[in-house]
Amino acid sequence: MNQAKIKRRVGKYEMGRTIGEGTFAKVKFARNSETGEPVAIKILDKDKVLKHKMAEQIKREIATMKLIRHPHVVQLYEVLASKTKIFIVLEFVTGGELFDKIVNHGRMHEKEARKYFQQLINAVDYCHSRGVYHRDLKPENLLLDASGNLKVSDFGLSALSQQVRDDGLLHTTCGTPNYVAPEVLNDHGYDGTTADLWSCGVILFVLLAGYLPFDDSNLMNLYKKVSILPNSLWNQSAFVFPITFMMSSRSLQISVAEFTCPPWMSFGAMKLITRILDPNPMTRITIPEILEDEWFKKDYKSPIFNEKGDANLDDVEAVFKDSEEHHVTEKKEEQPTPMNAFELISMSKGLNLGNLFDEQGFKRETRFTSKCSANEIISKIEEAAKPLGFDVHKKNYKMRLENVKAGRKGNLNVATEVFQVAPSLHMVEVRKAKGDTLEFHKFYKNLSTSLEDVVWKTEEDMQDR
Ligand code: 3AM
Repeated sequence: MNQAKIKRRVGKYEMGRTIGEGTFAKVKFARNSETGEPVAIKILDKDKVLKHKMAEQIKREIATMKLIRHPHVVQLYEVLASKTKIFIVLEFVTGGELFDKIVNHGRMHEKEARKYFQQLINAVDYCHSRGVYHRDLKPENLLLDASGNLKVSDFGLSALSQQVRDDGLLHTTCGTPNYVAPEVLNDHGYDGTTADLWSCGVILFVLLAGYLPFDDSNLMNLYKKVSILPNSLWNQSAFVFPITFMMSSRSLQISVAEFTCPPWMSFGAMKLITRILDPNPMTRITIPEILEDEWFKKDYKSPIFNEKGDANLDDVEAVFKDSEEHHVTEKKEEQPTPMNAFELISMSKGLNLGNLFDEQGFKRETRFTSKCSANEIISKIEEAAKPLGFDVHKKNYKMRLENVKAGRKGNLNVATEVFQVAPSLHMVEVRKAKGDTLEFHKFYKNLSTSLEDVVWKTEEDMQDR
């Protein structure tokens, strides 16, 4: 059982909790020990990146991202490498994800949705103009800063999951099908500019409608809804794509890209979305045309730039050359637990669900105290998690609970750990390791109900009930 805390350091960064796990990277919270500044660090497996055919492109895009200072793009501070890993140090964004707003409060008013869409288009346009494409724009990549402004993350990094084939075009087999352009799903190669724009159209639709334009639990049906014609047809300039508008019923059927706009959507918004969700990338609206669109232009505010000309790209060079002399040191420091028992108890009182909320929204971790033995706590958690559809993996005093069913952001994974505070007092940490924060919140509520007898309640808690 942990009585001392192991602190991990990567160069000047003190590593903290895991924020999330994506398909190709783990994201951890960290602090720059020289400046105290919080950062998010993406950790990649070096082998996978360097062996990848895309290494040159990734290097070029990371180098470009380092030079980009855009108010609506998550800033990339630096890139570090150890013997086995690559660390991408990013601006830490505190306001949570844009789509959590939809999940919590439903669709947005047109004015608010337009503001986010304008910020998104600005960010996308800016990166495209510098030759960097996103290729995987989706809700998880749309973060909010402390002032509620949009920050797009992962620009220039998604090439990690793609390949360029002999035709010089990008090919991908993964991605989030709901947001992916038909030409990407078709896998006949695609252009990053028009593919990103399609995803922006889906995002705008969701903000205004509160649901996805192409949503089918059956993947085959989803592919059909946005299915496209053979690639050869795109290249025939004489080919006119058959578009059928059925405005009277407010239902738009764009030949093979079928979606229905809700009755509350304004005509201007509907017209713009229809032009973006054109399944033919060659006739799809372009960013310069969007910037001229009447609906888009309303209340438009130009972003305020702060582009620094800091051209030091030595770190990117070193990582991709894999030169050992530049390897950052990874250190594990054992430290005594910085809190005493009373502090721990006061921060983890009973089953107070207020624990789950912080100033910015939902917390990804919570704690409670218990007077039961560690083994008893563990078996009670196991008993509670299994009927909720979780596989339970145990190792010493740690557990990993994996939801068998996929949720909004893949399978929810919950990590728990039991710490001994005093011989007869334990603290239990329950943390979301992977998946959707709101699903974690729901799970924790259910878990707490089953653990009522395990949790230690102070007299004050009993009086509150
Ligand atoms: O696992 P969830 O969806 O809660 O929001 C991102 C996602 O959280 C978060 O890390 C998880 C995996 O991508 N994330 C990514 N970049 C971030 C950043 N720069 C970030 N959170 C804060 N700042």
